[in-house]
Amino acid sequence: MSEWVSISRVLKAEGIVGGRVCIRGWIYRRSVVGGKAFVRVRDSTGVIQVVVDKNRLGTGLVKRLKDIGLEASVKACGVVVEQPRAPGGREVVADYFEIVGDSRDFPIKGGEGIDYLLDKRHLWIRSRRLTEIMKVKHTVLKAGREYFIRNGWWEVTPPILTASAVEGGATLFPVKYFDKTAYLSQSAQLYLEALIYSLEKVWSLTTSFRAEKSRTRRHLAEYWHLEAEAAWYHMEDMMRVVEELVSYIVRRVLEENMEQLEFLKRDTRILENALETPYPRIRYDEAIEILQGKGVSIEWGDDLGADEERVLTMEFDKPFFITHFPKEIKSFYMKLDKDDPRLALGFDLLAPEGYGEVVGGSEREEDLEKLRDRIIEQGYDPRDYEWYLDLRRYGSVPHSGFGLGVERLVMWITGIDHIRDAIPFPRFRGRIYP
Ligand code: NSS
Repeated sequence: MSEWVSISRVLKAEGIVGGRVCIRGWIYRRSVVGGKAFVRVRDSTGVIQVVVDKNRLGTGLVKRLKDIGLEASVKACGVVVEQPRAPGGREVVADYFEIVGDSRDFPIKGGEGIDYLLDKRHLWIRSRRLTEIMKVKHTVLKAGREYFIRNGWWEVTPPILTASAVEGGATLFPVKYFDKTAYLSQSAQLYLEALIYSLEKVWSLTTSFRAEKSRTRRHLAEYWHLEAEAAWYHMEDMMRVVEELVSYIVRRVLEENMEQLEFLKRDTRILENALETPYPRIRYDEAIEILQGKGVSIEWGDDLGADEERVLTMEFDKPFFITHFPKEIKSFYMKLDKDDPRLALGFDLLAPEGYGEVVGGSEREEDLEKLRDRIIEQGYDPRDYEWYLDLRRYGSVPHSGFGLGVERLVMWITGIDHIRDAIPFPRFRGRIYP
């Protein structure tokens, strides 16, 4: 038997037509006409038609292929021929065909409802659509890592089991931790802040957890969080890192995933706009004015929800920042604007086309007393944050950081309408299986 060849090679490689190959994969579709079975086999790289002729491989096999369920695993060898009627223009005429793992009545046939499909997610993830999205996500993760490595940032590994809130107590997940209660991390930020005193520029990729009470198109209970923190960086310095990172990731996806984007019917023009930095910046004040001008009922001081963000994104054809939020709607750790202490030096990056927030970041309060006051003001107990306050006691420095929601970015880049498809096994309220 020859060596295993990927299906994309069989479809694309020059000089392979007329030669004999062996492939392996899963049955994607099949039909039996006369004494021939036309079996479309997929592997991780593509789909190709394999022809099984009863005169060559026996009536028994062709009969079995007539009854077999989709997704059975198979091995096949044969000569590659040009075949304009086959998808991809080539097919394999089998001289060897083996059913490795049988499949009876594959439970996804098309047309099922969303809750049923989510119950069968372990099988549904084989679909072409979810596979293409996962390939884009792979590039997003790879490009994020590349960006940080190339620019001299240290990758670190913060804990997931934590003792206190970063982003508000309402979305904490408690877990039994020996004889205490711990919480699943909402953000690595406080730990990254501790690490900048030795490494200066750090980043991490971890899961973050949010016990979001309501089910929305853009909230998961467990998501992948790409976070960075740097000593000496002010807000504007960190915003430049964010726009460079996002444009780098988009560039890499456009270089590597055109096939996926085409399959997903993504209009890539708007992605191309995102290659060019700087991204537009507006202040919260201006955002409120724009919204009021469009008849949205919102007051200065209100938080911007998904609906408000959607309206704002219509004003831009590339990602853009909103900065300088009222301190009441932002977390305790944000530094206040010295020119207007009602405002926090926070920034959000919003993706266009209705997608909204993808990144949240800020300059951090570096002064011990001010930070303690903010912790109390927001209703937390400063004793829970003693270690964090220590960071302001021993060599405090100006510093800033951000967190990027990986699935939010994948959602926008792939143009999908629900965050659940940006992660293989989505977790949200009411869903923990499979
Ligand atoms: O709450 S954030 O806006 N900010 C933080 O957690 C900071 N402590 C990060 C930091 O500065 N190191 O969350 C950051 C991003 C946000 O912009 C979203 O893109 C994403 O994390 N995010 C989520 N994605 C999916 N599902 C949920 N529930 C979710 N919550 C936030």
